[in-house]
Amino acid sequence: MVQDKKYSLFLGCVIPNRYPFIEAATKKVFQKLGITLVDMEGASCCPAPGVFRGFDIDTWLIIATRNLTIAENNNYDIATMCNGCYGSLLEADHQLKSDVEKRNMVNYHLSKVNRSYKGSIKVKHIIEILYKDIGLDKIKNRVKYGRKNKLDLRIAVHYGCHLLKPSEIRPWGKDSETPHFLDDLVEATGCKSINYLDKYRCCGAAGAVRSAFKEISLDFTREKLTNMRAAGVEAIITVCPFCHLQFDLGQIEINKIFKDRIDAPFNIPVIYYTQLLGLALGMNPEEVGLIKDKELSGVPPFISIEPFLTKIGEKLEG
Ligand code: 9S8
Ligand code: 9S8
Ligand code: COM
Repeated sequence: MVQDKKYSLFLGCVIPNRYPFIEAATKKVFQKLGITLVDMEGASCCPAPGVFRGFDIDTWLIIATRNLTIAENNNYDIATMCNGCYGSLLEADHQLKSDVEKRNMVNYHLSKVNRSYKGSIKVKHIIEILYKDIGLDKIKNRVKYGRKNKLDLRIAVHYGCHLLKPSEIRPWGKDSETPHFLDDLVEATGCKSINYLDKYRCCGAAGAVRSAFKEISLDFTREKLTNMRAAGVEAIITVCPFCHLQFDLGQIEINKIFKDRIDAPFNIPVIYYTQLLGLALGMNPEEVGLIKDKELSGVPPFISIEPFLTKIGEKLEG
């Protein structure tokens, strides 16, 4: 039987390589909420759904399943912090649970490395765990700031694609088309989720578009950023490190590549959800990886988070 209150934490590639503070903030926030995230030793790339699956479905499926077996050996369900990893692992698990032939094929290859898939665990995104398993009420009760000094920032939420689609194998039901669970989670911290045009659209990074056609990919991002800025937001909240990279490093790239097509350079702070939640739960900015960036030039985060820190500072002190 899978045990409660512990999950196997699947890291993926982008968080350990680019944004290790996302892992740190997530572990600390979950610890505070009474959940331990256990490492998955020997886990590899999920592998990225838009890239590997686009080349060879069976290779993608075998590698994804190898990762699933690590969590099965831990005997804890998987928690992922990345939409792409969520898509790969959830869809591979779904396929093997519903297709015996594929399962036999995968298990034949995994037997060469002494592994086999049993189908004994579930795959969840950390946002799903927060929203469905822990629940808004419990989170709201734990939020430290009262009405007087709540965080109260104007936020643009970005869901990203793989968290929501394909909806048949996602847990959101009718909400997959126009979801509000992430808006609710952001508002539980005291902030305000601001509507903006094409909120549910792809960030532009996905499916190797960023790697193969950088300018096209950034043009999507430019449009989203333009809409966010028009709505007067003070920060972007992400739940996927690849979306995070596209908005963070992307703003620097857009400010160069499209300098003649934008009104002014973009500089909207990009914050991962568990960093915001950590602040709301009473952690200080350093604890959730929100570090003053004077000395961080050229390393992530690429776009300055100083304006966010200044505003947060005023709220936390006020
Ligand atoms: S792993 Fe390798 S490239 Fe990545 S981060 Fe999320 S999707 Fe899965
Ligand atoms: S949106 Fe479209 S495919 Fe994705 S999930 Fe993360 S990267 Fe941004
Ligand atoms: C996006 C992952 S999070 S992928 O580019 O579609 O594989």
